Amino acid sequence: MNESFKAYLQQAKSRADSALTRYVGNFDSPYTANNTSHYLARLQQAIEYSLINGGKRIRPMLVYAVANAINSETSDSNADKVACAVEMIHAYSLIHDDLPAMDDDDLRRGQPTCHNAFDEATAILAGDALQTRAIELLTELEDCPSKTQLALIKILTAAAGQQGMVGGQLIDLNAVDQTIDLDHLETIHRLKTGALIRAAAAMGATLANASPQQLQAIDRYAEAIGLAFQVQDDILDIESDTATLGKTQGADQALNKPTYPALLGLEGAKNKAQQLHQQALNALTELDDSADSLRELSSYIISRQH
Ligand code: GRG
Repeated sequence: MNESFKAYLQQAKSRADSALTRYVGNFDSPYTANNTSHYLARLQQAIEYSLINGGKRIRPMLVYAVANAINSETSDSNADKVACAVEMIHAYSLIHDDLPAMDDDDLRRGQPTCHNAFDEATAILAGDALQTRAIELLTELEDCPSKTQLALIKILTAAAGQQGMVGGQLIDLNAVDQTIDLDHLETIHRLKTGALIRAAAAMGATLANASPQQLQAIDRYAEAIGLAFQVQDDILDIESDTATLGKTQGADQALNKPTYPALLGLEGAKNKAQQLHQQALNALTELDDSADSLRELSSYIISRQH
């Protein structure tokens, strides 16, 4: 990774971290009786524990980089809100994914998972609250036509819901201990991980008033990096270690989950990641050098170590 992209990544992560702290919401409510506010304070703690705790912030970065590639004049504060909305959905999905009824994981971002640090009910509710806060945030954009706001809400909810991430999670849970083919595996990942990554890119482009052609190019790019992200995740599950990953290494194998290396072999999976990176670059040929951070991001996704 070149030094200037390293600095760019760091800057985008700090920007997303401070926006998340600003927009996380709080537990003050006109309906709260004084003797109940400590319950809500605990929920708030669980939300902050899971949201503001060192994620890589790839999805916010994608919102920023796409918005900037399309129109460098895009409002920073609206881009921050869009980026936070996507990251809140991502944080909720990780909390719920780690629950005993799902992957039953103990470690996330190097810390006990939310249900271990708090309790299962609090973790479920923290995920629920993050999900609704994400949508609320999209109603708070400034100087943004309501048509655009509605389009953003539609993109995010469609990607996160039944026809996207939730559907993918369900198919994934049912794939444990099953022999599945590559098409089946790609369906899982297109929905479970890819849909939200595509939504992040489409939302950045929509906020920046992209033309239909630009939207299409960005979508083809995001589709490729979304799958590449998952291929690399599967490779890391084999090649990395728990300390570097911040989550349990070998968890996929332990759960007997189908993965790219299991279907293609480790070398085959690495070739697949390279092909997807090339597809992502090809999708951007019509965009000038203001899309260079997107090109670098694609390369980072297939070389990341955690
Ligand atoms: C519970 C509805 C519901 C959905 C869960 C996203 C997801 C669906 C499950 C996560 C399972 C998982 C670990 C998938 C691998 C790809 C992935 C999303 C990894 C985590 O994303 P990163 O690497 O995480 O961007 P950080 O911690 O950097 O934010």
